Amino acid sequence: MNTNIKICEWDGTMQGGSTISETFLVDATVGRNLEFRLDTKDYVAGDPFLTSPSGKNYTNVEFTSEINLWIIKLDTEAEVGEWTWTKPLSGKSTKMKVTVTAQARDPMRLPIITESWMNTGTDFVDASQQQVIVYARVTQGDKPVVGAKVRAYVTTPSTTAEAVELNLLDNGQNADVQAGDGIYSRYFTQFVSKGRYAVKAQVWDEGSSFINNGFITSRRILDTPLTFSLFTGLRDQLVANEYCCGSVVPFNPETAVPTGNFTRTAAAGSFNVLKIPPIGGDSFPPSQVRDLAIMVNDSSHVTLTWTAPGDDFDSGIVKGYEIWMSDNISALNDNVTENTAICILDLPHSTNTPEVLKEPGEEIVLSVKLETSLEPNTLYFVSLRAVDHNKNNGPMSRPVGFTGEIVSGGAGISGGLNPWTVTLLVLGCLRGVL
Ligand SMILES: [Ca+2]
Ligand SMILES: [Ca+2]
Repeated sequence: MNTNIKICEWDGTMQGGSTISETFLVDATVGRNLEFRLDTKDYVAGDPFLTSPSGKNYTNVEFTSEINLWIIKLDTEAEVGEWTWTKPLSGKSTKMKVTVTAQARDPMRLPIITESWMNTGTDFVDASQQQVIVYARVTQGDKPVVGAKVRAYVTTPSTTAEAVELNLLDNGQNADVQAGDGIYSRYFTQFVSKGRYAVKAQVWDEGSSFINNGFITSRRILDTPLTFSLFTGLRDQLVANEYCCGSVVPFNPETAVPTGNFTRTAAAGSFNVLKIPPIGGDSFPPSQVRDLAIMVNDSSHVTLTWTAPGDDFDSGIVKGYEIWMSDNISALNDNVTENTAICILDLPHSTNTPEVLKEPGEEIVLSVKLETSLEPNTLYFVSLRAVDHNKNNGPMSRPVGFTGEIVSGGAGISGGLNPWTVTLLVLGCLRGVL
């Protein structure tokens, strides 16, 4: 409980002859032993001071002249709210770095913490061969904080370029393995040269962050009668599949608690890139779509939904999609052809279909008219892949099974869904096991 939690990190180059004021947030979970540190490359006259949310100034500065380091330590618990730090700048311009840390306010209440890392560790990276993923975990104890804003800043070897900003997502798509687990993820693809890349993450709340206190697996799927003899053999597979319908940590709104305003920052360290993909080329294909779902509107109309990947894994808008259907699941692999499957939306047509060309992470809803009507008592499969502007194909999604037959009597997932939909929801959930 005496761990120092970094609640603010700021750096920039300041002009002399002015005063700088910036704010930072102290939330209800932290506040003991708050410490403010300000480093400068060159000495800039004038001591910094802190102003609390209620207006009290803290001016008790320790200054170490050999290394141009100012420290302000609070000997009382820090007020909750927005604080200001102020520093007069007389003299020349200089680089400055500010960090603010504090410890848990209540030793019995776990604070929100953040850590950040890369899948590469801090090793050497051949970026022409190896994918680089940036992660940040936001938790209170072992409970995930969901809905937070998480942004990674990747400083490239270029000394003049701004840091590359990546919004990390906890949506279970693309680089993110599981939705709602409090681990936010994103591919990094913007390599500019060989050299060292440094990564840090900032986390904050925009009114939508919750601590998820509940981990009860949804049993909705198991309560659903599987009325088709054709599918009853799949029940055991459904049971074995702990999280239905993709890898999602269930969110329980009854026990979830809003975090309130907070900020955190965490350094992920750096990695050294030995080789980069060709500049100006496009070596990165789109990511695999992991959440394809299908609903049948009638025997010749279906509606597909999925989350958009990006042109380069999860960045940029793809050129389009190929959507394939077959009654033979094994036909829907990366070598799919029209000999064994039906292309229900091809690339040229999808590029003229604006509803499928969305930013990575956005949901796509596409209604398709089938050339041939669905046959009753037949199990079909559908799969899709994204194609980028350099004709790189993403991997085919796992096939989703569905049938055109009406379920008699309904199945009770939701009273608002028609029987066609019920059948397809059940089968659509099989994507993780097929
Ligand atoms: Ca996640
Ligand atoms: Ca690409």
